[in-house]
Amino acid sequence: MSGPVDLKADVAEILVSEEAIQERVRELGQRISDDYRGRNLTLVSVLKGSLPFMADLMRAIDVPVRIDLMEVSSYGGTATESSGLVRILKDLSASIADEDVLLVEDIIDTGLTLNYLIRYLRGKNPASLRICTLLDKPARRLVDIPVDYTGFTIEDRFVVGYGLDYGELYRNLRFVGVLRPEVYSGGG
Ligand code: PRP
Ligand code: 7HP
Repeated sequence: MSGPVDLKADVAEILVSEEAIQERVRELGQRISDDYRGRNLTLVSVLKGSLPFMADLMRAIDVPVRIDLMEVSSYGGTATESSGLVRILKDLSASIADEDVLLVEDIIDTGLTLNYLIRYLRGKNPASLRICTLLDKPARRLVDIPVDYTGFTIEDRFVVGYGLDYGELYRNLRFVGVLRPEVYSGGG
């Protein structure tokens, strides 16, 4: 029988603390500001996981930015595995032609989602397209992805928090943590 979800109690280990995330986001924001000064930067974030990262990162950037949001879902996979079959649930709301686009993701795992998105966005003729991810899990990569800005490189563990979910929950945790195995096996 399953009881109510206790978000923090379900986390076995904090992998990246709230303080470490905030410090790294500040550093990334500074680097991005330096790299894009005088350009036309559009941040494109991929819902829903990158929502907290996008919100913090855009405020750590001190050059003018436009923002846009896409939402995609991968189908045919499981709660912990993406399939590479990507469906666009929400498209860009404005043209990115001739814009310098920075795609903001929460995590790159197999790389299949970004592989699809990069091809899709390149087809819209941006002036440039770079990738920024909070977390990178290179051990699981199935396709090569050129990552320009990385927050943290992590081991092959399923993580939740700061936007990342399991079964749509845990996104509102302020840190990134590893779930207890019992949560996956349904033992509560
Ligand atoms: C997660 C994450 C990435 C993708 C990474 O999204 O936000 O977009 O998986 O996995 P991949 O590199 O193996 O393709 P998810 O489909 O879980 O949607 P969400 O952002 O709404 O949680
Ligand atoms: C997707 C995803 N979502 C949450 N936690 C992880 O470790 C993940 N990898 N890919």
